[in-house]
Amino acid sequence: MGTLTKSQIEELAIHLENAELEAYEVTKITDDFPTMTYEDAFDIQWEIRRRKEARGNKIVGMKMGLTSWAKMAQMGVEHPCYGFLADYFTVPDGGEIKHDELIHPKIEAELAFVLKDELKGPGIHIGDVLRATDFVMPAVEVIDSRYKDFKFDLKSVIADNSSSTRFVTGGRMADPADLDLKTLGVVMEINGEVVQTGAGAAVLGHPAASVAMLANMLAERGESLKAGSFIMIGAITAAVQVNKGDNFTVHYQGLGSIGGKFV
Ligand code: OOG
Ligand code: MG
Repeated sequence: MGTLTKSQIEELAIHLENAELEAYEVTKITDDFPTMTYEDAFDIQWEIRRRKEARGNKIVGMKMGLTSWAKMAQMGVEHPCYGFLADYFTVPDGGEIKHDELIHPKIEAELAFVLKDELKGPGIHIGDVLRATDFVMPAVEVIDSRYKDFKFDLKSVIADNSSSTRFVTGGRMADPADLDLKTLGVVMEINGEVVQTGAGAAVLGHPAASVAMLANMLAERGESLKAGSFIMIGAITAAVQVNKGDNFTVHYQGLGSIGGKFV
């Protein structure tokens, strides 16, 4: 059940999308709408998505967020969330990310699953995900909460498309049957210095559990993950703030590395 009217949902979608497009901070929306519900929060996110599609942007994937204890502890939020990825979020491996287009970006070491079959919840489990996965590949997400000082609660962050803004993918693709996704190690470096390390199991015990949770959350709105979907599982380690001029590289055990530069 929602408590906001259709026009309040639209106004809040415009408010948060403008903050994203023009890179300025706003106060968290639950300060002004304390009685808003999770359904309202997702309605706002889906309205932002609808607005982008109406302007001709393509939705190229989905992401889960707050799926590791490192991230939940860092943000003080104890339940995962999801968001969508638009075409202009894509950055090529080794490419440049314009820091001025963002507010206070952070980077995250993730993995992406690409599906060969549809996943339609409820009731999707890890086994369904592994069977429906075409391949897994490295991904780095750049997040940029539109909220002041990167502080929010779960409803506010869901409405803000779960802080999504840019992502890089690359390295080597692999059949999940050939990987031990729980022990798969990641090493994040900024300017050549190791800043985070982790393993796949940090994400809900198994990276495929994140994709299963996404399918089940989408089912609450009658949506599914279609064959061909690209899904990022959420940060394996805590997110790390980046400044203009920073270079980053993330190494993935057996899957190569991906990197980029903030200019
Ligand atoms: C919310 C998005 C978190 C992840 O991978 O955990 C996220 C945030 O921390 O701003 O993308
Ligand atoms: Mg993320």
